[in-house]
Amino acid sequence: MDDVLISGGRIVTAVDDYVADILISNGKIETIGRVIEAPSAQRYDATGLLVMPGGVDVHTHMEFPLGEAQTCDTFESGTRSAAFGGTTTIIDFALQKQGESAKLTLEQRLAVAEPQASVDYGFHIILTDVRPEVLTELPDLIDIEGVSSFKMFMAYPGVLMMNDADIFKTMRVVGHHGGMVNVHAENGGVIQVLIEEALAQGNTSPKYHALTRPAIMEAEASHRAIRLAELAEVPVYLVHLSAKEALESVVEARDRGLPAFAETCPHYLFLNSDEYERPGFEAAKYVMTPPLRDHQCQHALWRGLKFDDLQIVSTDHCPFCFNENLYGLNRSKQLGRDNFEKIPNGAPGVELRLPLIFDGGVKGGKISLNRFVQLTSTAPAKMFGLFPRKGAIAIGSDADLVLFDPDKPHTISVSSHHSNVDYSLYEGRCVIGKVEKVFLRGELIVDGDHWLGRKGGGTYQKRSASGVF
Ligand code: DUC
Ligand code: ZN
Ligand code: ZN
Repeated sequence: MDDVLISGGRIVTAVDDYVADILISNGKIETIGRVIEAPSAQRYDATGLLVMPGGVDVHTHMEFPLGEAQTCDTFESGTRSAAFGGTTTIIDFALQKQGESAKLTLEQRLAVAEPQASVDYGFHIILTDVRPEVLTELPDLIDIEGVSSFKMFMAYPGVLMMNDADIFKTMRVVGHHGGMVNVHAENGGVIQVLIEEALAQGNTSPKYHALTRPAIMEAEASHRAIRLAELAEVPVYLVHLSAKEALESVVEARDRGLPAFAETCPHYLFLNSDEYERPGFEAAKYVMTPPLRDHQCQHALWRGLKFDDLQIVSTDHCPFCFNENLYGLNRSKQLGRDNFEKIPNGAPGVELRLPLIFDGGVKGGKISLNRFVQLTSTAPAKMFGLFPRKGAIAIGSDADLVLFDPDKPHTISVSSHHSNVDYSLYEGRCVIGKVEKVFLRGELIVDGDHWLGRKGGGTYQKRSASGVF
């Protein structure tokens, strides 16, 4: 592979902001200097552009089974979409079936991803069945297979939910072996009561998804997850935090010095529960879990991002088409047209994280440019054991780089995105800031609107223990 020189760009990391050249050799950053002479290198002029470490999205669901449904992006389409949005590494999920070994869960998922992914990828394993034989597999998964984080659900009774005893037992093993637990924190039992009451009263439309998942049941479970993790002595990471009441639990725990962390997602920052008032079945597009909250929550989340009460912005990219005609009923929201409980829970967004957070956060004056890089690249890489290979612009790091035009306007639309999904949560929204070029380990994979990446060009990333505390 030829050397690559990226010249004259404004290099922005989580801590620095300066103009310099970057020389890439064999996919790694070789040199950074004010002016680098490298006549034989392939040269790209980045004058006027920001040069940032590739985005790291630690929460995606490509071709992922959720109940009867399956997400509509394959690893091929979903990682291409990620790349166009400036994300060069994803951490997706491998879902353990009941009775299955966790090692087999990982092997099967790797076999699906490997021939297709065009950005680098790792996995969290979602545990649903923690028989003693499964718990004994976890140390090797952490130490040898590079899976240092395990997700557990406090929601979806009878499908994914684990009871507190099993969660606690698992937390103890993971903590003892230097891993991290990710928790979906909602009180599934109480929510199920509310769902059944709503349906019994004939309330079947999408807005009842939100009405039956109240913020205080996210808060209750968040508090419980943190307390269980405290006793088990394991770092805990709350996924897709949406409610200010849940954030209060994280703040309280962190003030006590606990290794408690949380992410939020763009949809909780930019959209609110008014979307559930859309006519007909349109509101189903916004059925994700947890649901969209109110303005006060949005304000609290932005504040949390600024002051490090929240450490990461991930997408929870979990796309289902609105219409069934493209990829079939089980990849579409139409599964739940007569019953909100059957609407697949999830929304797309892997391509929009950087443009949205740059526009709303940096241009909107809510976070600094360095904090933007921290939240979207460096902190996720550190939190999940990928740093400094990923999330950094430093000598020896992978040359995963995004060249970003901070002044270019861009209108978000389903007609220009690269995901298989047939709608956008943000249709018609104009944002300032556009991904211009993306390099994955020194290879140019996105050039403006042109796709130069390769199906199968992404590589599996074994992760080490979290480097955050
Ligand atoms: N939780 C997720 O993390 N993703 C999709 C659905 C869910 O409940
Ligand atoms: Zn979840
Ligand atoms: Zn998710």
